[in-house]
Amino acid sequence: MSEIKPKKVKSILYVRFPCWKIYPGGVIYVADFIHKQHPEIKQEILDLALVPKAERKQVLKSRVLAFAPDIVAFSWRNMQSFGPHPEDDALDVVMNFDHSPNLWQRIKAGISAVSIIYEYTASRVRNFAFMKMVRKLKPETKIVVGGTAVSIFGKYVIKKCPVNTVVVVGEGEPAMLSIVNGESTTIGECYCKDSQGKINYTNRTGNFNLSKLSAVDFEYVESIFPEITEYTDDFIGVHTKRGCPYQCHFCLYNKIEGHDQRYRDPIEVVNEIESLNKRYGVKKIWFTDAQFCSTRRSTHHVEDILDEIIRRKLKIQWTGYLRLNYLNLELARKMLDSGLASLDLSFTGTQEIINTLTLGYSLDQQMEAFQMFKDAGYTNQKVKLYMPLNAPGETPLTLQKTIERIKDLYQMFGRDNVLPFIFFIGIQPGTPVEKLLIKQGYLKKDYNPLTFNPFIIKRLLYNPKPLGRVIARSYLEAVKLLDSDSEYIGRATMDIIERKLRRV
Ligand code: B12
Ligand code: SF4
Repeated sequence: MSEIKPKKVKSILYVRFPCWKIYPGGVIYVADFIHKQHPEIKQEILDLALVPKAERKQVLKSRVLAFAPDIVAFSWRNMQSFGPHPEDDALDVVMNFDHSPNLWQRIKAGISAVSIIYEYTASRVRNFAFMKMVRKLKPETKIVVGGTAVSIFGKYVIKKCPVNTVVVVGEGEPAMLSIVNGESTTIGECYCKDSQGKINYTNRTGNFNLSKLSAVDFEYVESIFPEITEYTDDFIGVHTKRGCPYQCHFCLYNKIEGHDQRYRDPIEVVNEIESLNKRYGVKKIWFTDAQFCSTRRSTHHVEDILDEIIRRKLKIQWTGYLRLNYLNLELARKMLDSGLASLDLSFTGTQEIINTLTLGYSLDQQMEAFQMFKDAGYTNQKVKLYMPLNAPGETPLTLQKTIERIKDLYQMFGRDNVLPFIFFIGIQPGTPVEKLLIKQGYLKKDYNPLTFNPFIIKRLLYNPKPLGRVIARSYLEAVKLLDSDSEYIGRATMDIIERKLRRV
């Protein structure tokens, strides 16, 4: 961080890059934390997701000129967002383009693909243009970029950033504090481009002590970001811990957040929820941890949070990514009593695939855990299954077994409550599955994970033939059959796959 001059920082403008409308929790945590350390610094948040596309450039320009911040801190959430699922149009396009038996459908899909790829390309180009505009308007201002997109692609992003920019990989609080304090090193991982364009990399030397992350002061946040109320009708993200010690083959959450699990104080977590609830009437909470409930230790932490929600009689609904390894009947009961809205979890119905993907749990135990919810007083919460369909190692037999287990879940919870998501593995840089597929020759060793080449982009959504075609054609058939809202596309698709596999 040689370029950071110890000039006193008096003002920071946070700019959230446009993305699908979703509560900007990350940048709010960073701004709140900096305020608590340096209340004298003036801060503002500009959320470009809330500004109409045609006005974004002008709005950013006016804010930068009016506020003249010492730091412009960009938050970038999604960059490579190819993980289409049944609630996303892109899934139809990919399936039709590659696998439709009807030539016209394939041509139509090709035309739609052009506009999706165009939007994908243009949104990235626009973000770099926003940074360059700020650099031009204010040559002396420091630019900082953080957020999950750059946590994954930091080393590619920094190359395209203007001079005098710091790209922060992973959690933002400690890195931002070092930048504000003008320190020459940070405990966070950063790429810094100096005024000559030379890039320096500083490794992560430690993790932020999360017990220092007290409940967000929403009165302050609202004063610098009055638009927060645009989000309060929907799910609001609350972080309870960071880090994941597992290494599922396709996942890089443990790279974004680190392997060590670190926890916030449960009381502070619930204070945050309570103030969201009291101040804005927020009723829906998404625990945005890599995994809300995962290790044995984290289970105790979860229990403390749920106990506190129940004790304060908060009328909220919550969800988050769950593993059910250490679930017991009492915890299942507490989850339901505290307002569990839905069960969101990875699901594959054979131990072989669980092992191949190193998911680190037993299928039998997972099925027993489902039963515990049933026994603990489950009513009508949705069970959302994120299925890594057709992952390496999948065969017709493993797929059939998965369908059998899904049918067990229909029996347990009622068919209407179980939502199998037609989901495929997205190949992400640095993951074991990426290494495997490079070794197998599926991807070239020097492929660019941020390529705009549609054919490589498609390969990054892993759904190879021959099973890929069976799944895709089943999905397309299901789309055609569904003429009412009474059936869910994922369930209909799984039924058709079953029928087709029986014939093989
Ligand atoms: C929870 C989650 C969801 C939930 C969100 C629920 C909710 N209401 O909030 C749901 C399921 C809805 C979801 C959906 C999607 N998600 Co998601 N999601 C996550 C997850 C697990 C956590 C994100 C989060 O909120 N973290 C908590 C907050 C506090 O942290 P944060 O935002 O990262 O901010 C921290 C740092 O990034 C940094 N930071 C942030 N901004 C700034 C700014 C500055 C200046 C600095 C210094 C630091 C900084 O500091 C913050 C605090 O430490 C991440 C993976 C992960 N482990 O991070 C994926 C992730 C963000 N999702 C991703 C994607 C792709 C999607 C979808 C597009 C999937 C799809 N195909 O539909 C959608 C898009 C949703 C949208 N509207 O944009 C990708 C994005 C990156 C990429 N690949 O491009 C991720 C990284 C997963 C992945 N591996 O691919 N997601
Ligand atoms: S999929 Fe979940 S449990 Fe597995 S490494 Fe990722 S965050 Fe951890």
